Amino acid sequence: MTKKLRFNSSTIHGGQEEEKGYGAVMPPIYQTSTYAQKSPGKHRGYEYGRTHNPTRSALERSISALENGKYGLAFASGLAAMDAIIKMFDPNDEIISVNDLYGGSFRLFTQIFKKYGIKIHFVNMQDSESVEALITKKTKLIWVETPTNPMMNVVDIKAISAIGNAHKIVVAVDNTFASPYLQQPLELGASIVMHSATKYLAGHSDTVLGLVAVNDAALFEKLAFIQNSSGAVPGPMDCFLTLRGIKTLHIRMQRHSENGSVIAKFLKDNSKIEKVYWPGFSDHPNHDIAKIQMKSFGGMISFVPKGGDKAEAFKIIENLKIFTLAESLGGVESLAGHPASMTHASIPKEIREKSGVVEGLIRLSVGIEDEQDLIEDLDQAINLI
Ligand code: P1T
Repeated sequence: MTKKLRFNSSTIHGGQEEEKGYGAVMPPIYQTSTYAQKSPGKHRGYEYGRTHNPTRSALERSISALENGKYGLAFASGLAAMDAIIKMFDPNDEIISVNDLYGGSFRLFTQIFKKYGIKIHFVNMQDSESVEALITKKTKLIWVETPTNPMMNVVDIKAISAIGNAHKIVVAVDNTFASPYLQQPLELGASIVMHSATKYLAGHSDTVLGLVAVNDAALFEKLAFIQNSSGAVPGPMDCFLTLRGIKTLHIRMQRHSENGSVIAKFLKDNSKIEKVYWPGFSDHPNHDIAKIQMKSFGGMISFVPKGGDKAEAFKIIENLKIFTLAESLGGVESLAGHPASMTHASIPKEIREKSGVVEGLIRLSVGIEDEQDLIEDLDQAINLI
């Protein structure tokens, strides 16, 4: 397909090629580890499954189309994608990262890469000047996550990318919470966009996978070298499932955002709820930038019940009937989680609480069920406290 497609067609056709064998409309699952060669080095573009796989190639083209990038790369998980990005750098290099981020990303920085001599500075990125103040000659990467997990802070990707580009520092954006439907970081000047495709992209809570898109050929070469050398690649079945999920990304995200908006407002108006974190509220500290940067505000919401301790939070999440108490997010079904003891347990309590991840905090991933059923479910559980 040569015509540049609009987003809602790109989810279905972006980067896809005609299947030459039998005209299969869906990309086949090439369940093979190796490929026949006529003579050593004489093959049809595929040699070995870690290096390339046609189902994976179809997915890699799809993410580059969705993010308006030139190149895509698939990894075995979101953290494997992040791991490959950080492996581009050397001991004594410095990274500036947003201070409120997924617990597993924090753990990868502090418990794996720190030990290899990479220095990480965590900073509140809502103020872009505080990022600039930390830049030294050794700074090689700025790591942005927006909206942040789970506090729903929004970072100005354009402002941070301008700072990074002025200093020739790579800016990578973890776009998991937004998905390319809500925002496209490469368009805003970032050098790398990364996803836990486990979430909205695959969308059905049945796959663990990571995706990356870039525009720069040299960056792509470096990442592809690490992808093949370190080998954290997804299998063809998971690539197929992610491709299938992506085909409905636009309609799912539209409904996630509609339901998210109704539920965020329901919680805000509820007298038993202390605080609701959702960037769609006009009094959210980053609402103005969210309005410019994002198409709508998504279906991720965090809140604290009045009283605000663990007992109230546990009572609510244990009594939900339609929301499932589980890790992860971005699937068609609604999930509820307790970040302090689940997704963010690997962050020390005093650091975690500074960014707002208190014992009373509940995180919702609002699914695409009927909004009234979701509201009634939350209402009955909240009324128990
Ligand atoms: O789980 P994995 O596919 O490796 O992705 C890691 C990851 C990276 N970035 C963000 C923003 C994430 O939210 C995640 C995974 N998060 C969860 C499992 C969770 O429940 O928050």
